[in-house]
Amino acid sequence: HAADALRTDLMTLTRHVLNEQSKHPEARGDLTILLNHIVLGCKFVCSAVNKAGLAHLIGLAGETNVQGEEQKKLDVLSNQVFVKALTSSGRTNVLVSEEDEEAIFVPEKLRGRYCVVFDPLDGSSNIDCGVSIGTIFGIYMLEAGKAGTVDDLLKAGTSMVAAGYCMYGSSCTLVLSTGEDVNGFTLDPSLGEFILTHPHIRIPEKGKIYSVNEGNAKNWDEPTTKFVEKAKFPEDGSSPRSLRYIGSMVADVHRTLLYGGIFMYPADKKSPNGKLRVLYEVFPMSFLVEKAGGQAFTGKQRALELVPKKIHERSPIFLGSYDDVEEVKELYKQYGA
Ligand code: P6P
Repeated sequence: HAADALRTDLMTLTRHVLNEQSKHPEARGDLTILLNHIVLGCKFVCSAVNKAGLAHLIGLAGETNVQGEEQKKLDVLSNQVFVKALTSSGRTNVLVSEEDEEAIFVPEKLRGRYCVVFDPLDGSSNIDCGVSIGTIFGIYMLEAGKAGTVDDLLKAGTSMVAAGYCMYGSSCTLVLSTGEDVNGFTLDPSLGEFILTHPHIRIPEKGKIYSVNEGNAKNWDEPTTKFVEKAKFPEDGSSPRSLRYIGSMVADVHRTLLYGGIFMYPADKKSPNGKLRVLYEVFPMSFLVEKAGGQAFTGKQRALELVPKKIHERSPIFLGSYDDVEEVKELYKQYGA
């Protein structure tokens, strides 16, 4: 019966979001509609990313295709798809994309109550070698009566109402939290539906994996250097931790959420604010990790309490298993600047 129930009682992402909505009688269903448009964007990008390799084979990408049209780069195409999907939902107001220098203001007649920050195709430099890449998004609700300006997005990550990512890899996996727990869905291409495959994701309290670009070690600050040294040469006789670094944030964070451990993009002498962007990389991933029982720390404060001053601001980030991040916080207390 269980197997049969699973086959016949499919919990799709749409059903899951509607169930969540039903917990809030006052909800008007706007977030549900907005999320459905984001999911549509993810399905489109998933299909385009899977074809990208073929496009190279038949010489389409980056050159003119058989119709003589210039083949768009995938990150540009993905960005256009998400801007159109979010705008046409009629539920958004101000958008910030990694691909656009300026914020995007939705035309008056299509304006809604939500502001969305997103990286349409994070890690796209990895696509040519088949490494997983992804879309990352965060959702703020506009305060009542606000017109919708950039200032409505320069808020602490604690005021986000939802966040998620979609990873385009061996399968297409969407991980989402609308403020309570974190759930993972896998696209069944035969149905064109995201099916609940990772209900109620909880990150292990302590991990055995650290994830950082060791190529930057020359420029690290002392707390980071000390943490990595302890990971490799534990003083208490325990076994060293494993290093796993894919170089695609969505893939590194997804592994950290499921297996535990710590993902780090620290500040260093060359980039005092690290590399990752606050609004559409640090905040959404920190939101998810906290909702899954982990921590996210900038080296100075809880990542979600940061208030960005610019829409493309960067921040250092240490996120993952609660105890692992706690170790970093202790080292910053002991050796921090
Ligand atoms: P580095 C990809 O370019 C990205 O923005 C993130 O997805 C990833 O975590 C990071 O940069 C990798 O940066 O400097 O280690 O190559």
